[in-house]
Amino acid sequence: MGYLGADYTIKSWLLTTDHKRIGLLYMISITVFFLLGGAAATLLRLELMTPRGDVFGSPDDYNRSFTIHGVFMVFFFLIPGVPAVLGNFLIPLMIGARDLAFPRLNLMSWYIYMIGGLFTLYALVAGGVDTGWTFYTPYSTMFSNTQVIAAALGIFIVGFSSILTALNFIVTIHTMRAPGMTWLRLPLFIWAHYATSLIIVLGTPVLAITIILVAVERLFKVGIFDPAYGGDPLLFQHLFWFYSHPAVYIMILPSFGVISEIVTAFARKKIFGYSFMAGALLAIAVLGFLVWGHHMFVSSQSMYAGMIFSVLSFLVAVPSGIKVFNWTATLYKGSVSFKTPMLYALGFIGLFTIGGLTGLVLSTMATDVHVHDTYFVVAHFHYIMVGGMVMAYLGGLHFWWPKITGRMYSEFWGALSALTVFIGFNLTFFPQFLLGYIGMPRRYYEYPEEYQVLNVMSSAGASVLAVGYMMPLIYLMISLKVGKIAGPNPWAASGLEWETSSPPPTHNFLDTKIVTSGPYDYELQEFADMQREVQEQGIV
Ligand code: HEM
Ligand SMILES: [Cu+2]
Repeated sequence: MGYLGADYTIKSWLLTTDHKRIGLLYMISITVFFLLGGAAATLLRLELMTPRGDVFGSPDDYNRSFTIHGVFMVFFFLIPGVPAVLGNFLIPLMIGARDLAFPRLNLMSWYIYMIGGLFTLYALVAGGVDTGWTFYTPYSTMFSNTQVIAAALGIFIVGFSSILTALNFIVTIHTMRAPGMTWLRLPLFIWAHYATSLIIVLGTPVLAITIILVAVERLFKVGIFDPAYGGDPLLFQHLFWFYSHPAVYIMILPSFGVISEIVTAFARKKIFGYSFMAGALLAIAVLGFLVWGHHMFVSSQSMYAGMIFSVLSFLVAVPSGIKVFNWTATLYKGSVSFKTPMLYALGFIGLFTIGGLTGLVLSTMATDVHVHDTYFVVAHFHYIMVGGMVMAYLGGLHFWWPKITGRMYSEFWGALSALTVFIGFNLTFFPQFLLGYIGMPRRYYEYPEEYQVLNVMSSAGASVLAVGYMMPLIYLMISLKVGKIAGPNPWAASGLEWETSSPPPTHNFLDTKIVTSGPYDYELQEFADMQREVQEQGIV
């Protein structure tokens, strides 16, 4: 019997230690935060349709809205997204384990996430926060009279959920692999989560300490960041970005894992350059810690420091480039099928590339001075985070949906949603590159008239994007009732997760898996046979 049918009571869900059920608890929670963050974004785009401030009562309300948008999206959706949902569900399955190493700790992590979320929601209803998700001092510690402490406490708490989940993943990957599952036979999805977990464990405590310092300065007026009290405001930016630059890799590395799985499965080819792909993930994890100063080129940081941060930032482009080249090389001469997960993955590769290349524009000091704090930056990070992480999350959700639920979704609606999201996304965010380039600063709620055309395009795109995101919400739910029965392996894909029933039984496998070869052996005859079989059964 599958894990879904093991027990139907609410209590059995709220007290579950099954990593698959916990993954689903996270799926529901991050979706709620995504919708709340999306509602705030809708208000922002409505305001920006006209040069005058007309939707929000005051600029302060606009500030509150982009702050809550950023806080919900970054800390409650992007960072936990792929690892807490797909990682939780798949890591034990992929390495042939019965669960994570610490199942109860896993459940506790979800509760910690929810408590952090409640504090942040409280900050929202008790008047909001207006500092931006970056909480720059001394504004956040001395001047803002909004709910800084409640929001910061929520973020502090949710950080522990990340840390505990990451520790759980690291220990699981080290100690619970099936016999024969050597390090170089691990699926890249596992490598990606391993690299991400290292960043989380090393970086998140720095954020926690920074938040404590902000609280101490705000509550007790101790001079840490405020020069008026003998503090140093740049210290805050250093501490903040020391975590928050690595955090962008926390958001994107798990997605790299998802894309690697999808690309091989739908190109029916071994991944090109497996060891380089795994090595690139680790290299990004390490280099990601050395580049935080590229957020501070215009902060009065020394020019020589800036030059070093600039060069180091270029270095990160090398492993990132390796990933894109190797996905492309995997597609080359593959027998590619354009199912929904693959459409999302292709979208990811293109959009991530644009996001990455514009990152180089920003890490070049001379050009950054021109576009810093403009819409160019907003466009850049949305290409990485929405074009990257959200596309990969949706691609992965479709790819493993049959495994998670035992049902197939409608391929027609799937493809249509992928297309709508891709078009809506580009219409929303490409004009913002142009807006930034011609000088529109971010975080302003009024603007000169010459910026209006591009802003209207962006807002129009946002409504297309919203439709694209709502579609999966509907047809995936419908598939639970009417979807075709998927069977264990509807994509004829390689990997241990496909060797058990869908949905998997509570302890994942009925027998002990023994691994005798590396991942992605798609050139073997058995995979061709498997594919013919699922096609004959008409499942996909
Ligand atoms: C889908 C996932 C999304 C994520 C993860 C995300 C993330 C972010 C982040 C981190 C910020 C920075 C907040 C700040 O400036 O302090 C931001 C700003 C913003 N985002 Fe998004 N965003 C998403 C979707 C959207 C959508 C769909 C829209 C448009 C409808 C949008 C419009 C904006 C706007 C207008 C800003 C504020 C720019 C400014 O005034 O500085 N975002 N977003
Ligand atoms: Cu950065």
